[in-house]
Amino acid sequence: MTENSSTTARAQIGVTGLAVMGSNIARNFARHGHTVALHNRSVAKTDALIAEHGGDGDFVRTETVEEFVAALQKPRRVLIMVKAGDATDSVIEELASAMEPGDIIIDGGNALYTDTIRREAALRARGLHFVGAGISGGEEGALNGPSIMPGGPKESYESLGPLLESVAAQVDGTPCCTHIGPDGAGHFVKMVHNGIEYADMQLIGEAYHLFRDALGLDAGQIADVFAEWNTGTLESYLIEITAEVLRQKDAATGQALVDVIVDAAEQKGTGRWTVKSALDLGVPVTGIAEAVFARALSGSRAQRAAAQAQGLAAGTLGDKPTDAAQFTEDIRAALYASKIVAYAQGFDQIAAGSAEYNWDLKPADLATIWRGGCIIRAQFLNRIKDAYEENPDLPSLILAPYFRESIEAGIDSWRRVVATATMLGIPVPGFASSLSYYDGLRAERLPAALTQGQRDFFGAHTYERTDRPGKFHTLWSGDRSEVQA
Ligand code: NBP
Repeated sequence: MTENSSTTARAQIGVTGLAVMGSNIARNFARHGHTVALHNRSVAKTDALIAEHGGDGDFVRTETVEEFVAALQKPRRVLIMVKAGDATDSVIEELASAMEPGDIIIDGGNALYTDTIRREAALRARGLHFVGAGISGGEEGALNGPSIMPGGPKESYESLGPLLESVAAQVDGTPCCTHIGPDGAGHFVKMVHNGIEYADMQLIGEAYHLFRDALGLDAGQIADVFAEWNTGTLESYLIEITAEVLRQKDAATGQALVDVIVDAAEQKGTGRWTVKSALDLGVPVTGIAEAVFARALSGSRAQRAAAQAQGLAAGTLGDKPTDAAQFTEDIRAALYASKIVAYAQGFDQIAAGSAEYNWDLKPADLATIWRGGCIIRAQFLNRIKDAYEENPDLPSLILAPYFRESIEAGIDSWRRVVATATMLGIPVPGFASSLSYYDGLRAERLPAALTQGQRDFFGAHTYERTDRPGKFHTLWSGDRSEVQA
């Protein structure tokens, strides 16, 4: 049923921005029995949604922001699903001018969390609630149940929570939606989620590369391996769709589609934001950073063409593995171990962000709501949930018994994969940097002692000693005796 907005204020939620994500989430609300007010800058999208999917539920068609706001029950709840950035600011301004204290504006776009912090403070000063909500799951998730990460004031969650939870994905009867924390917490967590997604995809890509170039398998054979893996500990949405993508044939050429797609990956920015934020917080998210850089390298088409034209030397290459079954198992173990490292680093970043902004983030809650709906949904998230429920103060996910044992069981495989890839000249930045991170974590003595010596030499930056407390400086340009700083 669809009515024009001239009727009374009866919608429980309004959605403005009816492109792919907004229209699908509006339909999701309607399918769950909520009356949804619809608005889009250009009315054509509103009409198209009603024409194609008006039967999904109870929609209120509106053209102007004033009509839109007037169609909503109080406290009014409006979900913004427009292109993140300046558009979000202008839509917020229009809405805020038409809304009243106590009303709730939700930004479901991929906003930068620092923008969300700024917007929340500005709207709070005007008596409005602002909820930055990370929404993951792409268009399919938006329609059938996404993972939702709402931040903002706790009290707005009381009125908003049940509505959002009703449309979120459900796993074992638990909605993939919970209040994350104040102001920018939801968008911060969504950003790190996307960073982890980058890392996960990069690792899968490296596994595929090894199957193709070290074992000489074709796309269909590799699809079979991923499909098989999807029945074990690696079971996840990303592994599942990897098999599907690899199995897809190109209608025009009859080749595997993956073999006719240009090998230059694009990005929209959340991976880059994650790495920038990690640099500011001082958290080594090497898995995510390598994934972002690998996409950048793949996209450096002119440089790559120039390097290939010059035929850069590969050096002496090693032999390809002869035991395909063993090497397949090695790749599986390397992928799993590297994945654990990438998630451990992502959760470290979440802990650091939580401390920096006083968000009191609960890692077990995040693992819980990422089990369904979102792109990184996986059986693996249950293990993370269990690990943090057992010990909320885990120094690193790697040290939780299950993850530690999983890595230790596959450590030799992991090393073999990195060594073999190196000897075959196959780039594995994700596998290799994750292994280096792991080795760095367990190392008794890192070369940072030398770094400190150098820093003290050129900049009198001082150092600590292993044998007594305090800060020290060596008089490098004097008699080289040591003084207490
Ligand atoms: P887009 O990001 O492509 O944005 C298109 C929408 O923004 C249209 O409704 C458009 O209105 C509106 N818009 C623009 Br552009 N500028 C505007 C302005 N100045 N004032 C008002 N409206 C404006 O849509 P999307 O792909 O559906 O994504 C929506 C949000 O969800 C984004 O923030 C995105 O990052 C996030 N997100 C997307 C995905 C995904 O898988 N696509 C997943 C998770 C989150 P018009 O019709 O009048 O041009």
